[in-house]
Amino acid sequence: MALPKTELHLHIEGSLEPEMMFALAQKNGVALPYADVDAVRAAYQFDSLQSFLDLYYAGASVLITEQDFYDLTWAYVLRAHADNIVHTEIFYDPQTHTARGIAFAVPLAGIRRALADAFTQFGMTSKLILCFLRHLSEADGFATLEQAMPYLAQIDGVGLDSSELGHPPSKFAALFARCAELGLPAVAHAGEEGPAAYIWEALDLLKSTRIDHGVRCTEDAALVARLAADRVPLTVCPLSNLKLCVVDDLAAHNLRTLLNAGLCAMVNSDDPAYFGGYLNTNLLACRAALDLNKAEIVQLILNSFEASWLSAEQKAAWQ
Ligand code: ES4
Ligand code: ZN
Repeated sequence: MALPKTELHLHIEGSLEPEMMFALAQKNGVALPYADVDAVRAAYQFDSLQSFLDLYYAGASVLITEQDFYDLTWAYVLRAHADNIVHTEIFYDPQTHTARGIAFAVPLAGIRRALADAFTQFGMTSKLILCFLRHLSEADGFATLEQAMPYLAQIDGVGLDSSELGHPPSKFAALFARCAELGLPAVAHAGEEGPAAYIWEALDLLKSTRIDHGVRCTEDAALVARLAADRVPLTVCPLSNLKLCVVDDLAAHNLRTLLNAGLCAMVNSDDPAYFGGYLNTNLLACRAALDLNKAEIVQLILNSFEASWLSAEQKAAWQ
């Protein structure tokens, strides 16, 4: 897994390792409902997306200062560099922080400073995607966009994450239309726990340029044909799917089916601190469970570059 690669589906708050969670809790005087790091790891047993999100939002409460967000992001950069990720497009959830009284500018500045250092030290390029929380209202999303307005030069696109079922993309059609007017490209989580219909909505109503997860697309042949025809990328997260019981067994994952259907699918780590591994661990687990051959691994990595927001020149430089 030494090949240069990109990562396109990574929630920076989901890279918060228990050790850092504890250290920041202590420094910031935030109470955690766990005795120690081992107790946190032992709690990472999920039966659904929601059971994970409850812990993920609780964990994020230890992040207070700009330096905390820097340290979080820098720790991810080091792990990404170790996996030979040369370009990463990361999500962050500003509403998780502004809802706790953290100023909008604080997470953005810390994350951006670490990404700038990643470029200086390793030549690692990056994009930053502001994700709206779909369990909150569209009005809350519009208020967040308003807060983002002075900083749009630092935001490369918008996404949609959090609790999927009951919160279809259509709920955010007006918000994403406004983002498009502002020149912000969109992505959206769809077809993780939600049905194929949510993927259609993400494409047609949100103008999503990629689908995050999207694994339930195989329930709708017409949708697979659309995704293949338009080369709409699917940012698949296999260990996430396993941990959140989207699949019972990695050997039953439809990753190869997606590739064989001609889809631009690739592997990502999603929330690596919670799901048992960073990008190379995901690729190795898939190779073992699905018996992927070298050509299939290379295809996944080529797809990660194709699906990225790197310029044509940057992509060509990595071929
Ligand atoms: C997430 Cl795995 C997943 N799905 C939806 N929203 C998320 N936020 C962080 N991880
Ligand atoms: Zn995700």
